[in-house]
Amino acid sequence: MEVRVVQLEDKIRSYLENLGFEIYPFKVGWYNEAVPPAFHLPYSENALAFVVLSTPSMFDKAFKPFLRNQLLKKIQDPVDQCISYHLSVVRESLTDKQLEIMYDYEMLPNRKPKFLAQTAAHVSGAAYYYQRKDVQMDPWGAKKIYGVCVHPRYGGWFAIRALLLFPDVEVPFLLQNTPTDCVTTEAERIELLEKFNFHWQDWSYRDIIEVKEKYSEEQKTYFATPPAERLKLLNLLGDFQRNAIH
Ligand code: B12
Repeated sequence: MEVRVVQLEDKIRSYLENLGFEIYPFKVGWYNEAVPPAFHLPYSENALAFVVLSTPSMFDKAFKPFLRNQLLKKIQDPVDQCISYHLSVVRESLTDKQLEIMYDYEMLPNRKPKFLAQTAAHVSGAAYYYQRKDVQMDPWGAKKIYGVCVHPRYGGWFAIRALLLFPDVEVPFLLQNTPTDCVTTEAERIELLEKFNFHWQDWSYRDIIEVKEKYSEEQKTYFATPPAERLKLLNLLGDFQRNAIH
């Protein structure tokens, strides 16, 4: 990779990794080859992008300090506010470059997601995306089965938060990393997809492989709470400024 691209990547990573995020570079063309035209990212195929993941430590390293230090807006999800705050810091540190930031929850006017987070995670080598077609003898008949990404270190204990896309930074020679295929047998893949589709609330799909680190009980309680009640819960946890709820 070219020096300036390595520097760009190092700069973004050195800020985000201390906060519990990981970034993985990819070329827009790799993503566009995997999806039909309706989902194409409308940029040059050689344009550089990064997929941004939150790992289990994001909750302690970024989210709790954010709650203590920033004023929360009532209308937007607190974790989303924390992530967009930190990505805006990244943007401000790179004012010489055009940068598109896309969040996992953003939709286009046609109600399709702005980007398919799991496909981006797979093509960047971050986390293998297991889909129904990765199972040979599929037992599900006419049921709709959603696919799921598994991270080699965190299993399912992570989230795909955003894309950072640099329309003017072209990386024709970027080398592609294949994601680690960590759920290799047919039986395990079936178990994974069943758990993700029919039992996702019990968290079990996230433990399909042995993991290095997972969400704490506190973090699980937070994410298991319906979004509308999360602010109240945070008050109970005492993690945020008294004036922040106003
Ligand atoms: C809409 C949505 C939902 C909807 C519909 C799900 C769906 N997959 O369609 C609902 C509400 C059901 C849902 C539920 C959940 N979701 Co959801 N959801 C999304 C969201 C916003 C968009 C997904 C989407 O619309 N996909 C469209 C379909 C058509 O895409 P697709 O099935 O992948 O098909 C494409 C690929 O197959 C690709 N393709 C074709 N061939 C090939 C070949 C290769 C090699 C590759 C890589 C790709 C590829 O082309 C297809 C498009 O034509 C994503 C975030 C995002 N921006 O992507 C999160 C996301 C998928 N959800 C996620 C999660 C965790 C959940 C829940 C567990 C709830 C939760 N948040 O805790 C549940 C679990 C599912 C269930 N049992 O209900 C995570 C998954 C993380 C992971 N490890 O994979 C995501 C990525 C959010 C995140 N921030 O991390 N979700």
